[in-house]
Amino acid sequence: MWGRRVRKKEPPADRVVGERCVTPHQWRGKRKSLKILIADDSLVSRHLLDATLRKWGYDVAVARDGSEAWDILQRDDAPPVAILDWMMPGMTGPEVCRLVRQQAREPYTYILLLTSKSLKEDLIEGMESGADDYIIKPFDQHELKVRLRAGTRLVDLQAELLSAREALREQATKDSLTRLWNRSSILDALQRELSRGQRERTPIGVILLDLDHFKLINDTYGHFAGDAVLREAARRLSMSIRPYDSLGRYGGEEFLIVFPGCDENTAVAQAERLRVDLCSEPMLLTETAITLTASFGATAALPGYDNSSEVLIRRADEALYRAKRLGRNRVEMLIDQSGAPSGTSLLGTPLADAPA
Ligand code: GH3
Ligand code: MG
Ligand code: MG
Repeated sequence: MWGRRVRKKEPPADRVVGERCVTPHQWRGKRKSLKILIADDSLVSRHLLDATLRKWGYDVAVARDGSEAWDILQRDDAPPVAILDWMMPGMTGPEVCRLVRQQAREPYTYILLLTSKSLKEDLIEGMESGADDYIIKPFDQHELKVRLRAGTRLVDLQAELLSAREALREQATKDSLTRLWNRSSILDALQRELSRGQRERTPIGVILLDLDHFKLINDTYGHFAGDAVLREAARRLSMSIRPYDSLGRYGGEEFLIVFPGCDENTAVAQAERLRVDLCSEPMLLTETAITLTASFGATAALPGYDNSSEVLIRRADEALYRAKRLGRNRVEMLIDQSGAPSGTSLLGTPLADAPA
């Protein structure tokens, strides 16, 4: 729907918020060749395993002792499957295993112990260290193949669970139209920042903004055009805030932004910048270009005042209401009146009131 002039680059899906989403490792979604770590101090055994696994189409990472294996397993791109020799210098296979399980990282690492020990007690000890399976040296190729297949099935299943969980989390916390935080998530973010501000005695800036005459856009260009305008407004806002600020869709065409570390004056300055960023370039619809404006209510939680989220939002809402009353496309600020400066009218540079 947007012309090329406005859409300079795609909005970064999760940059709009102060917190990053965790996604499963990329290979999970489109596995070409699964990576397996081999850790063995015997050169011959390493080469044999390496050649066998590559022949079966796996990608291979190699460690010559337990410490090296542990290093590799802690990397961001750690192989999801590890074949660890039992006896190795530095750390034994079961010791590495124990550390991996203690760390309990996601995604899961499937561990197969490779051992020449065949006593039942040894094997029980190995499994108790957190190994998923074991194979006795010298290994039988067919046996290794089927055991690895069982391992990769489990790894795949876990990856599916992780991405399903991620999708659910996304659904529960994000607004589906704009991809910003939804109402309850942005309120959570506000609550979190207020608690932190209280602990660290730092201010928190809060802005509530509402698009001006948005109903007119729907009535003139239709609901789909209205949706596109909302998405573009969200994109522009998200491009204008810092990574640690939080931005959410508070209601229909209302947005709430939380600015950690900002007092009322900084919040006003931020709001003024956002106001300009939002309306400085027209938004291009297929048939026309419209200039969108918004009204802003700013406030701040200052150390030593009643800074509940309800109070702050009510104050930001009052300031926003005043911005609307005074002509729209402007910033108004209100702070706690108990001993502090009372409601102050600020900035506000009325441009064209209604969208063109
Ligand atoms: P004001 O300047 O006083 O804020 O006027 P306004 O027209 O923006 O405010 P009003 O509350 O009268 O109308 C808001 C409109 O926003 C009405 C509603 O249909 C529309 N709206 C809310 N959510 C969505 C949405 O998700 N998509 C679209 N297209 N429109 C929406
Ligand atoms: Mg409005
Ligand atoms: Mg509204």
